[in-house]
Amino acid sequence: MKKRVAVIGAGPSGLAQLRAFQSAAAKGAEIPEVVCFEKQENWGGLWNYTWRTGLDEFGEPVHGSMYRYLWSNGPKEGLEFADYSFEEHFGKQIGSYPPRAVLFDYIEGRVKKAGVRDWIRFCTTVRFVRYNEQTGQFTVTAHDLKADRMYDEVFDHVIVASGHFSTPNVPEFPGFATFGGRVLHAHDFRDAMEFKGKDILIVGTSYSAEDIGSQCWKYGAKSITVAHRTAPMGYDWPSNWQEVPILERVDETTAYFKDGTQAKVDAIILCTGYKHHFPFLPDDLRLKTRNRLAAADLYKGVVWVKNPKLFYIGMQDQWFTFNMFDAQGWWVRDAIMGRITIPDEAARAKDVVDRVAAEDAGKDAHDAIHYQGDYVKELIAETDYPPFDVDGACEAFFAWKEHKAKDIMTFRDNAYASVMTGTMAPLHHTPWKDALEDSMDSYLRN
Ligand code: FAD
Ligand code: NA7
Repeated sequence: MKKRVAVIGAGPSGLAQLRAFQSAAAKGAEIPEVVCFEKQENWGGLWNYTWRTGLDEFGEPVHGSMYRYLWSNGPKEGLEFADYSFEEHFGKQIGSYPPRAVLFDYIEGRVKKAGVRDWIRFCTTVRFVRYNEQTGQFTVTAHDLKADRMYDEVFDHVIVASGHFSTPNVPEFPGFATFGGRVLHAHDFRDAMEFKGKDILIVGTSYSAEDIGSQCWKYGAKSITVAHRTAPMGYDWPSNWQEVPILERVDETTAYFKDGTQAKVDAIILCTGYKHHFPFLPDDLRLKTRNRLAAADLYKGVVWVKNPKLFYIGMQDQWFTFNMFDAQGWWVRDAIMGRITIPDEAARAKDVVDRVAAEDAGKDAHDAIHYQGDYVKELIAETDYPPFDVDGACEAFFAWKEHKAKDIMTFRDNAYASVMTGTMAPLHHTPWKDALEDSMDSYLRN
């Protein structure tokens, strides 16, 4: 009997896993039967943009957190697939910070070529997973949303690739219930045009705060105030942008901050991060971790320490994304196919302790980027994923950080060389701040 493997989610992580198995099959290996469950109607995960917020047409929580005018927040040279370059996909080299639709097209291109769409059951939510100690197998309870039918299936392995930037972390501040404007989380932000001419308050200082604020600025918000809990972002912001200490309370029209200052605001956008949330997993299988590079309880960042038949992909905080998910997917494939041996529980647990300590020993973002780059190298070295210049990709991240520090509103006007093909990206034809029309057609006109 062939082994059966369940993959939960067909975002970049789940698709990396499918491509990993397909590439082994293409080289003549006998692979397990792979079934991927995806609750959305299409693949691409967060990159499968939806206008919907709240609940979807089936009453399921909307997965999407991406917004209409999102452009890559890091250089594409850091995320390129080693087995499928941007040049292979687009037939030419393209700019370094592609808009969402362009990256979706790229992600889709590789899996279309691999021919793995038939492995995916779309509009199918995984409701629950149980492990049976006697049989050593998992029972997956799935809900076919279109047919409105629930069913159980048995698998030898489960790979959780359901993402962790979808369930919002939503703090409450005094006065929210009686504030006269809109209060929303970044997860529900879609179109910056909604805030044209408005005074907006953003809470949080990480990627969502920086980028949603920048979007609102680009599309004509009147003013942007960003409240920090720990430290301000500290960029040289435009004149209608200010950073203030944490919010203490709001009344109907005004926000009051810890330093005694206040600002009249029309809307409050909570860019306060996301939760690792797995409502379909019981206590003994459920990952509980902070959003960090060395995630809790995962040997090699992917194997559930307490049960090595269960894997998680993409659960780390991310500098590297698509090619790190590939490194993980290839490694997990080889563990499942018996090409890699997983050690006993004590060794698995020690590996996690060591990874946490190594991350904690880093001083700054530079060290963190190297830390994750080294992790990618470590996994790749143990599989047949095409080796690539990971240090070169780290260099692209360092240049990106420098460009951001120089001018936060022009960093996307830079270009870098691909570490896969060596080709330099062209400069985009229009500065990011002026490129209000950001369709794929428009972006590719270079
Ligand atoms: P996801 O993309 O979240 O995909 C998970 C999939 O699992 C989804 O399709 C979901 O429908 C499915 N799923 C979830 N639960 C179930 C269930 N119970 N049953 C069945 N299916 C389920 N990364 C970059 O590299 N560059 C960027 O510019 C960038 N911008 C970002 C902007 C935003 C606003 C956010 C939130 C993230 C951004 N990221 C970016 C990071 C992003 O996490 C990765 O690019 C990538 O999408 C992660 O892939 P994933 O497959 O792990 O998760
Ligand atoms: P992050 O990177 O997890 O950041 C969360 C931010 O929210 C961070 O600045 C936190 O501040 C802040 N936060 C969290 N809780 C609170 C409360 N209670 N009060 C004030 N501030 C708070 O999430 P992002 O959404 O920015 O980024 C996630 C992904 O989306 C990322 O990978 C991008 O690619 C896009 P702290 O510094 O802890 O004080």
